[in-house]
Amino acid sequence: MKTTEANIDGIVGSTHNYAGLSYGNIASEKHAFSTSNPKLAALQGLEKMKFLHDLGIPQIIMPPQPRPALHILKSLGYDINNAPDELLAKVYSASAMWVANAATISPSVDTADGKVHITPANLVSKFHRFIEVPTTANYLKQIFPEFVHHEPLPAHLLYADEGAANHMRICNAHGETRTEIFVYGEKTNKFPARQTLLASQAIARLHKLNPAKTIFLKQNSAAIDAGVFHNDVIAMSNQNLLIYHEMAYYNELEEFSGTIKKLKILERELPLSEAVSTYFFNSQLVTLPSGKMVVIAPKECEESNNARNCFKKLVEEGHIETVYYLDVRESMKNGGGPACLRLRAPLRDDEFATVNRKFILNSEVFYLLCQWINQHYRDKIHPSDLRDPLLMRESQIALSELKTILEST
Ligand code: SUG
Repeated sequence: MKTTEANIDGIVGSTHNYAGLSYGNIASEKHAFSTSNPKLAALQGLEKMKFLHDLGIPQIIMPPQPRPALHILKSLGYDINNAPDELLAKVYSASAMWVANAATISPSVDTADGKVHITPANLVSKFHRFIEVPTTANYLKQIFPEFVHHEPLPAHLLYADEGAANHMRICNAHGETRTEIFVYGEKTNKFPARQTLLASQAIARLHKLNPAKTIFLKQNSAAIDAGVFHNDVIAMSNQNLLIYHEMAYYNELEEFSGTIKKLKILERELPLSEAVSTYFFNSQLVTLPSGKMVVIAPKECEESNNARNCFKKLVEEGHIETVYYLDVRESMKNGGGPACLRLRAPLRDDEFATVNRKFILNSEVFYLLCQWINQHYRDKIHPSDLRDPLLMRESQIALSELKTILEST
């Protein structure tokens, strides 16, 4: 039976700010302590969802998380008034918006028991991301009540797992799998690696994937040091097409199965540093209902001659139909491009029918969410505003209003 790919997108939370929390993520470090615009960030994310929805790709909403995470402060003997600045930034972070790190999802066609398997990522590498995990797991259970939900892997760096951002699935046009690729790294002299081989192997085992069709690829440490903290910053894939940078991996991809159409972008076409600054590879490569493949790229790529030329070549050679450039700059400034904001769920029609309807985007929900953002979100937050007692209240009211909206649709 045919599988369709649904996208789960994270709604940007009302406390979106730039706190420089992600060492190894160049954009996050570069924009640390600048002023964010949560209203714009959330609208940009929602416009992207609507754009894909209008292209015919089903969109599922992952709500923001309660922030500040007061239970974390409490568990450490603090409250909102006496927590140190560094901790306050973490419990206020809206980082759960990057749902490519929420979980790894294996479609039923790939698993030995014919069920959809989901493992929430444990996100142990960064504390502000680690605190997302229980709520994410809970949201995923609500969105997908019928699927197999595993526990996150043990919360230790040995099993550091950052979910689908380090996972690619190569399949044919009917969604049948040829190869699952898990990408892992090892700590370099400069930056940490955020996905371990042990974690990827555990996910493959838990999800009952066919070992003969599962590949574990090691990230090139030169790429990690250039700011490639997740595989989706250096490679993109869809169906049997895999587009990657020549510096992405240690292994030569040529040794793998002939069914993968591998397109290597060379350093001289797009230098690694520009791949990172434009987030070329963090584009969404998607198949439309017509069967045509298109790319949703960040606006930053349109402004780079090299990135634009690489896309132009992909179109001219007939690999993709067209490229749409969208503005998600608020998220980009924290190192999250279009692909970071979505988690893919390839589902059969009968499986999609089991998704909790209240999380599915349609034009009416889109309109209500735009109104909700305009009413409840600030257009400026500086990290020093996290001390403002009103911000906590606003964020709590916004989330409770969102629940009412989603329940009523
Ligand atoms: O984990 N940034 C996120 C960006 C995640 C991008 N996801 C993918 N590539 N799939 C991270 O580094 C920055 C938060 C701050 O600095 O305020 C942050 O968490």
